[in-house]
Amino acid sequence: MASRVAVIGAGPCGLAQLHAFEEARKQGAEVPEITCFEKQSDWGGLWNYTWRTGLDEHGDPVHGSQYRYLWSNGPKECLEFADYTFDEHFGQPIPSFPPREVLYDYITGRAKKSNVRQLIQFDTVVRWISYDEETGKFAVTVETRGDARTRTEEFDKVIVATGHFSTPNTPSFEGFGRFPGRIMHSHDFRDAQEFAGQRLLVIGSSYSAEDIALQARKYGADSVTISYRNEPMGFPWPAGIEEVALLTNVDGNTAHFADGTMRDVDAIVLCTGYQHSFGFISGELRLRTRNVLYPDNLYKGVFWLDNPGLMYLGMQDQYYTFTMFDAQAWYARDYVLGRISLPPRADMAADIAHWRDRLAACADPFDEIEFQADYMMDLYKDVDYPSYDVDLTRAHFRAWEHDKEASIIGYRDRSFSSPCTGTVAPVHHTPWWQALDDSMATFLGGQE
Ligand code: FAD
Ligand code: NA7
Repeated sequence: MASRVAVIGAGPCGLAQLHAFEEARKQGAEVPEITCFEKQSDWGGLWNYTWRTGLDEHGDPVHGSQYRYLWSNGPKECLEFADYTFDEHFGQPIPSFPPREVLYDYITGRAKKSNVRQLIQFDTVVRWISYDEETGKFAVTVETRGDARTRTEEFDKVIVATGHFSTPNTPSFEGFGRFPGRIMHSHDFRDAQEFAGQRLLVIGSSYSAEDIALQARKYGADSVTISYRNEPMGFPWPAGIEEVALLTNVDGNTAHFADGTMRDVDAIVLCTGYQHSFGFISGELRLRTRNVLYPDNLYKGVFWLDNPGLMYLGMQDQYYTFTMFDAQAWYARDYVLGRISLPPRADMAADIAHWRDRLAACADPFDEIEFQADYMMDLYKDVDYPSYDVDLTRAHFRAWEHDKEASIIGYRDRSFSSPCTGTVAPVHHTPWWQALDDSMATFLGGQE
């Protein structure tokens, strides 16, 4: 068994990993020394909201990409921890689509209960990870940010949980250099009220584009034009939001699109996704991938094929989030504890190829939901994660897709039942489209 394990990042994935080890320890297992390095001063990852954009107080890129008034974009029942339910945390049933602060409270609630904070070194950024073939150990160089001191420690295993929605993918379009308004990436979007009264152009056709377009309009943008590259999202947009083809160029304030339409706009938000960015990992260990449901070279979606002592959590595109991270964390833990052994490299490569072939055959989001649920089940079957009704979450996600197609401003008003407790969520007191106050107090309390 490994004697020293590093976990990089204390977001939902890193916290899931620390919790998984703690659970094993409580049940009497001998657990190695676990050290978690977190570059920020607090835990929760993206859910730990920051007003900052650009560089942080130490000159490092700001990690946070979440914004004010962000509400869960999927039913909370599809991400409910099987060993720490919403009922347990809140002591009362709560609606299915909570705002950010509520989910932050939930994630960190489990971490507090299992007392994992003591394992985390905050304000400590990992600058470099390499592997020594001779010793069979990883060297992890960290910098403590208060005093800017660096040191290198040796570990038997390293688990990377640094997320992949923080380094923006930022294409440019002709005329941007002379555009008279603000151009920004969704990574830097913080408060939709900034665009009240403006004509906004949003580029992209995935979750960020969908949500930022709705946010901006909800908080008073005059109009929102969404420009897609491949396919429009095609939701029944409320008045004031429309989708057009890809931007070709801007000329002054005027945006020109591939379908020949043009619009005068005041500001542009690039919702063009993120890069998997691991500049702190030496080249031969570094995951290089687009945002897909099964990145290449990761056995079970976790183990670096060429050196499985290095593990990555949460690097997939995500329908499932917290429960998928738990499945991965339990699996990684059991490998570290020697409870699971990995097959020869060729078998691992064949298994990856099998999943990636299956992914290539997915035709639509419904197939993709089944794919990711099956992937999770494949992990759960080998570990002792408490069982819950995964099939119910598949059905919830299918209903959610249909709800979005029926009403993109109304899907968050629906209720789902818990796959862990059976509790049916109450309907929120204020329809999402009218709910302007996203505080936990208002969400859990009375009317707005
Ligand atoms: P992160 O949350 O990104 O955490 C990674 C942690 O690693 C951070 O704390 C970071 O500071 C730390 N770190 C990074 N680099 C280093 C380093 N070199 N050294 C030390 N520490 C480091 N999911 C949902 O389930 N529902 C939603 O509604 C939802 N909305 C989202 C909205 C937005 C705008 C975005 C960007 C994502 C959203 N997600 C949502 C998905 C989100 O990816 C997951 O919920 C979750 O935060 C991923 O957890 P993680 O631990 O993998 O990464
Ligand atoms: P995604 O889901 O990775 O989507 C990125 C989008 O950006 C996608 O629609 C891409 O278009 C589009 N894109 C990328 N490059 C370009 C260029 N050059 N031109 C036009 N459009 C482009 O990222 P999101 O930020 O939406 O979501 C990430 C997470 O945040 C997610 O988990 C949510 O929960 C919140 P394509 O579809 O390929 O045509």
